[in-house]
Amino acid sequence: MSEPIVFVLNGPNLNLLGKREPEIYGRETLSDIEAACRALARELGLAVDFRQSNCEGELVSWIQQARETASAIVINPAAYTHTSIAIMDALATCSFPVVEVHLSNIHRREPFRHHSYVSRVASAVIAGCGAHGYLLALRHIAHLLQKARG
Ligand code: CA2
Repeated sequence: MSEPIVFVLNGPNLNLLGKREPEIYGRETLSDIEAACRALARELGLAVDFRQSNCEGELVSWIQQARETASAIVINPAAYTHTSIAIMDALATCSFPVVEVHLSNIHRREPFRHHSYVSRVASAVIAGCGAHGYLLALRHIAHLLQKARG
């Protein structure tokens, strides 16, 4: 049997990670995070499809694609977290685990970052753990999928 696929989706500007604002987002690049996710996924028996986009519509299309092929989504919607009803609506149609990840603790930051449209439809939310949050999300998904298999 093939491994369950987890889409790991990243929103706008996350391609700049490690290059600017390391005091907020850390020194790891998005490629470093992808490599760490792939290594852990292998251990957990998962396949990772790791993507980043600066476009809201592209993220919505990827979520729709995940509905067809994936068993779970990890998503850091970046600034769209706080603005995107379209991403929230797309995620709401997913009948599998959706884990929202933020590198920073959005609740310690500016008030406009405290509200997340995505949290309304996420199964779980991880914030403030830096890049490690992605790995925690994968572990949680592996746990849920194993439990569902019985
Ligand atoms: O903490 C997170 O992971 C965020 O999703 C990151 C978003 C921010 O808008 C959210 O409120 C919280 C920003 C991603 C932009 O990443 C950059 C990385 C390096 C330099 C500039 C931006």
